[in-house]
Amino acid sequence: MNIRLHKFVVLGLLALLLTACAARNDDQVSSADYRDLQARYNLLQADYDDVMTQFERINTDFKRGEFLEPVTQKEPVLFHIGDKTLQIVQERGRLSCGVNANVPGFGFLNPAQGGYRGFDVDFCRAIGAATLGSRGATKVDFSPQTGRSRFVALQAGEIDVLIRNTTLTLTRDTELGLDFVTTTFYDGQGLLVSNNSGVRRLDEMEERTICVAEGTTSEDNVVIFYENANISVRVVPYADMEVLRQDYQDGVCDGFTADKSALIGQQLLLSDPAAHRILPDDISREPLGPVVRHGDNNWRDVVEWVVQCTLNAEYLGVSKDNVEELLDSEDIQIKRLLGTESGLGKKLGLADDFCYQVIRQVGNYADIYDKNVGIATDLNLPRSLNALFRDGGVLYPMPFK
Ligand SMILES: N[C@@H](CCC(=O)N[C@@H](CS)C(=O)NCC(=O)O)C(=O)O
Repeated sequence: MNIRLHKFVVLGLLALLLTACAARNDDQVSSADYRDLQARYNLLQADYDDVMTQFERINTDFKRGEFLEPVTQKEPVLFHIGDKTLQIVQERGRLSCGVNANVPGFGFLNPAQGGYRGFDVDFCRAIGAATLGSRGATKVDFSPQTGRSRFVALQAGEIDVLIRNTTLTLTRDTELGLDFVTTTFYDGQGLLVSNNSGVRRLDEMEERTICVAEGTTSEDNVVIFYENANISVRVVPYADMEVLRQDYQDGVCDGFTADKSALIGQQLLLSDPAAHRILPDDISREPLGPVVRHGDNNWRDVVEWVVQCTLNAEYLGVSKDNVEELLDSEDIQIKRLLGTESGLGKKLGLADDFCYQVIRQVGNYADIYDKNVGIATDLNLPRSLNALFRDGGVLYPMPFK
């Protein structure tokens, strides 16, 4: 027998043996096991069918370009991710944060200035610093999200946290399988008009066109506001912020409505910002803050206490500038804040100095506010509602103990 023939015979025998073994294994599955497997298969198949139905619905809407209705999904989205985001972030060594790329002061991408900047962006960096240690603020991957894409990106686990001028509403909190953390910026919806439109009040928009970003609370609010006021307006939603801004500038839209904080940035991007004004009244309340997946309670706590860290730091007078000196402080509240006393960090699964890292690398709430949107910036936003309660605002730091 030559070598090649020999090989075939050996392979043939091996195949026979394997078939026999497989048959014997099959025979060994008891009918109870088989029924169990069949039941598990059916459950998985049902889950799969559910996901496919949701996917097909979203896909059909997407192809039709129909995004006007509804901002949120009708049925609750369920998650099986569990309490793992912190572990995933720490093992990966990087945080993935969903942000805005088009709103100056809050989330804005300017490659010439070295990437993403803004108030929301700094809260992403703060979470990076708290979870990833001494250079954590630099270990953040920013994922630009539109009004439409943001919730799906978070649901799908593409991002670990969403910090993109996102308003907390009851419907979003319950229907999307997401959780909203403490509000970082109390806002309201406004209307931008040109000075020469003659419009000075919200109710002077009869028969005019108002443009708005799709997939936002602003879209819904403006329709309801004018319906309630019995004023007929044409509301036009846009998927692309730059196209919206250009159309507003070209006079296609008589008004541009959005959160006031975002609107100021959009005004600054116009060719002649001074030729436009934001009307003084508010269309709605817009509490903006970080969002995480529902069901990951530990991660929710982490994000919550990072925000609380920045608020407590401002309250106690601990800032980016003096945090190193205050490491020696004998004040028990400062010791708890900076982790030089007790194990508060450990309770969250973090290092005890997590808040020190946030303040050292990013800053306290006032540092973050002043640098990005405060009165020394182009946005020039006074603290007003976003001042600490003792200064007349509504920010109330929760006890860090
Ligand atoms: N806070 C509102 C509005 C958020 C929003 O998307 N605002 C627009 C208004 S300027 C925006 O950020 N657009 C930027 C973009 O879509 O790139 C919400 O959560 O729905």
